[in-house]
Amino acid sequence: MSAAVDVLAVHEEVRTALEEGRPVVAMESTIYSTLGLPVPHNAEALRRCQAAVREGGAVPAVTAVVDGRWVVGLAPEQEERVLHGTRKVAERDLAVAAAQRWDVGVTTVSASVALAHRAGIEVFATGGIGGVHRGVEVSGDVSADLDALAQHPVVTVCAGAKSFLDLARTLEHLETAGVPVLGWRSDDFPAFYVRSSGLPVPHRVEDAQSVARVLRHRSRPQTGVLLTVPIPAEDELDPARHDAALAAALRAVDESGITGAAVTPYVLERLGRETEGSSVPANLALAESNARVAAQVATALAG
Ligand code: PSU
Ligand code: MN
Repeated sequence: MSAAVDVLAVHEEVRTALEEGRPVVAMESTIYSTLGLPVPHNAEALRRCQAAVREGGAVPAVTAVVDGRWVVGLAPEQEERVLHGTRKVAERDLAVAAAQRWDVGVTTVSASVALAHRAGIEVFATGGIGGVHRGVEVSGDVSADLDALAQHPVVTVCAGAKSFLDLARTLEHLETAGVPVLGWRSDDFPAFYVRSSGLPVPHRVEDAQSVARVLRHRSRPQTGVLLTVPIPAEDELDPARHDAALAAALRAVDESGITGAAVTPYVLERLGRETEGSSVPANLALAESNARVAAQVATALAG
C-alpha cells in the first residue's frame, strides 16, 4: 500500500506566503463550528479572527478535515461546510478521518498544532486550550491538547483555559511536559472569560520578539510554547456571574453522565445557556485579541 502523500492540502495563498517567508497564523476549527459557538456567532468569530490576522500583516490558515484531506487554509466553500461541522477531530483522529475519508471534521487544538507543524507554520491562535479536567483522579480525562503542545514546535496563543478545568493541574502538566508558559503582559494565568485564574504564570513577556526568542532557544526540537493572553479588560465577564454559571454547568455535567470527547462541547453549550448568551461576546473578543497577538508573533518569527 502506498503512503498517503496527498492527504495534506495547504491553500495556495498559505503555501506561497510560507515559501516567501511571510508570516502565517494557523487557526483551529472546533471553536468556529457549532461545537464551539452557537450559530450565527461562530461565523462572525471566524470572520473577525481571520480579519485580525490579516490586519496584523499575516495570512490566516484555518485547519480542518474536508473530503478526507487535512486542509490548512480554507477556500470560501470549505468555510461554509466547516461552520456546520459536527465531527470533532483531535490529533489522533486525523489518521482515522483521512483513512475513512470523513466529509467534514473540525480540528481541536491538538490536531491544529499537528497540522501547523506539518505545513511549516510556527504560530497558532485559538480561544482556550483543553486541559486537565476536574475529577481527573476518577476519569483520567486529560486533553490531548497538552501532549500536542509538547510534541510540535509551534507557539500556541490562547486566553488560558476555561475554569471548568482544573487549571492548577493543567499548569503542573505543562511543566512536566516541558512546555514553556508565557504570560502576555501579565503575571497571571488567565481563565478565558476572566483575566486571572488566581494562579501565577511561570514567566511574563512584554512583546512578540521575546516570544519568538523563546521558541528559537528551546532545548527539545519538538516542543512548543504556550502564550497566554488575558481577555481585554473591557470584555471581561463579571466574576460573580461567571462563577455562578460555572457551578451550574459543572453540576449539569455531573448529572449528565457524559464522558470522553463529548464532555467539552457539552460544558461549552451549558455555559452559554447559563450566562444567557452574555459569554458569547466575551468569547469573540478574546479570540480576536489572540489572533491579533498571534499575527505579531508570526511577524517577529518571520523577521
Ligand atoms: N475550550 C473552549 N472552546 C473550545 C474548546 C475548548 O473554551 O472550542 C475546544 C478546542 O478545540 C479544544 C478542545 O482543543 O475543545 C478540547 O477538547 P477536549 O477537552 O475533548 O480535549
Ligand atoms: Mn478529554
